[in-house]
Amino acid sequence: MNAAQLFVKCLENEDIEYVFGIPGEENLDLMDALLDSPIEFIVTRHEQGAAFMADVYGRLTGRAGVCMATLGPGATNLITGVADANMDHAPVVAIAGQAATNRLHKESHQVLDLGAMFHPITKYASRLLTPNIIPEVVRKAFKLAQSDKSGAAFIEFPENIAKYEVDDEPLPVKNPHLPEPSSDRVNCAAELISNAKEPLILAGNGVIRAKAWKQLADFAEKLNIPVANTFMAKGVVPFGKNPLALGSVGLQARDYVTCGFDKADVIICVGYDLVEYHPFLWHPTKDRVIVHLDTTPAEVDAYYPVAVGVVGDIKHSLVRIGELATPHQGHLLRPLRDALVEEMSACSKDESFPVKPQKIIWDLRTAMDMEDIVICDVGAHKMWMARMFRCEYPNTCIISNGFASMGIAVPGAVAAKLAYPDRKVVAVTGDAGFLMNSQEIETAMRLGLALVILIWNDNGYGLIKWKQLNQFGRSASVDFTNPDFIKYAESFGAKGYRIERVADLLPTLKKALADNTVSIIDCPVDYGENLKLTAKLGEMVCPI
Ligand SMILES: Cc1ncc(C[n+]2csc(CCOP(=O)(O)OP(=O)(O)O)c2C)c(N)n1
Ligand SMILES: [Mg+2]
Repeated sequence: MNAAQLFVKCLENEDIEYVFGIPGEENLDLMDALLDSPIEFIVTRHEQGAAFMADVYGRLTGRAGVCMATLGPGATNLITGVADANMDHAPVVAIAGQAATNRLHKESHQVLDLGAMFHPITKYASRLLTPNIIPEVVRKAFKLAQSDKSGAAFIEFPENIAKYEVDDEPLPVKNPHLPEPSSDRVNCAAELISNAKEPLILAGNGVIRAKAWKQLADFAEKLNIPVANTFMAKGVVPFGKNPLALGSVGLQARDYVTCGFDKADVIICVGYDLVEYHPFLWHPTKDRVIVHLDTTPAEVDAYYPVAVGVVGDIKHSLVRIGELATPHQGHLLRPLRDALVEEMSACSKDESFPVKPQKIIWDLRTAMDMEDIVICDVGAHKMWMARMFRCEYPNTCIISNGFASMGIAVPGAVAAKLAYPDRKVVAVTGDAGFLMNSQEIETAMRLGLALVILIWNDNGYGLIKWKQLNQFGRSASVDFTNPDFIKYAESFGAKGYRIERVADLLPTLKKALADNTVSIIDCPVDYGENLKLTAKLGEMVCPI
């Protein structure tokens, strides 16, 4: 067995189904070894696409997504997707080929110090300088990538090392169990919560990573405490079914839910990653009691002064505090939810064209089943989706809100369909983000995957225009023209639909969801609504 074959054995030992990537001259042995493995290599059309696929696969399954590239330019192309995974706490292991060890010390064709490049965007970056360490390095990469707070790991594999003869075995897979929280912290948190006048829960993506949504809902219901969630925690409490759900927080402007933060005296943050939404924005006064429930101690932030930190298994913390704390008698925040619900349905019958964001979301929600999955790109459309797309289950609306990179939606949808072949998958994307990774339509077509890509077409960088108009009253360098998306779709052998009247949208979505192929819907959007929303929320008088 050579070292490349041992490496593949180690991947099999980690139960890997897919490796996303592009072959190159410096990973030939790995590619050859993969031919004899049940692991499927998914050839992509850009390494960034491969990294985003691994990112979304990792987020959806909780098991590391794996991406692979060659040295130099292949590896640098992985960087955005790997950084996205790391900042969003998605488990990913990235692998890159490298030149032989006899030319790493000098100027040499395509050689970069990849360890140094990946170090700041991973939890662990290691170079295989000798074949005997392969079992340790692979195990450590997966262990770190998958344990909370999960993230990315990087392995660099020099081509001459891949050829060495070895006689080794993968290490047994043992992932760490989180400790139970200590009882004095639990008691202290329960007391603060019992004595609160107006407590509020802020649930983050850590609840989903810990698969603790049931315990969260039980905790909230038993104690009668309303729940706001971050963008990445959408669906953590079922919005439609649970009247305690206040919706998503994260729009930079004030929103109904921020009135709840103003009123709350005790804020219980559960699995909340500060990277998603700066505490400054929801806690500018720095004077509320913060109870921190997480797998790791709290980040230091002047606006996040923790009164008690309960560190350990989140499920356990929720159950134990829930048992000890005294339930509250109703809460004042219901009108915040009612105001949002009213806004969600206000445009359900809107007939204007281009289509209003609220109406696109209404029709999309109507066309999709609750278990189906949306992968959202980054832009104005993401803000609308985060705020208004109702989710009943976690991981049914994937939003990148840590690194928040454009270009995730199309490759992310490919990964989602591979992970959940029985569910419908929709990529919701702006016209700019779409063209950043639209080459992966070819990957989807080649794999025979059925996906819907819904493009919100405003011929521009809508989110940036929104911010410019707000701040300066004029815009700069945000307008562009688009190719004919229908012909573009057809050139891949995919289907293309153009929305020309608002009444076409719902039937087209239904038709596209039933198509057994990739379908692209070009939907003109009326971003005049962006400024109206900012103005409305700016003038908002709190409904409580
Ligand atoms: C890779 C990357 N480049 C730039 C940005 C900054 N950025 C955020 S949103 C945005 C505009 C997105 O335009 P589009 O995809 O058309 O979506 P829209 O805002 O129009 O809905 C830009 C440039 C980013 N987040 N990621
Ligand atoms: Mg746009």
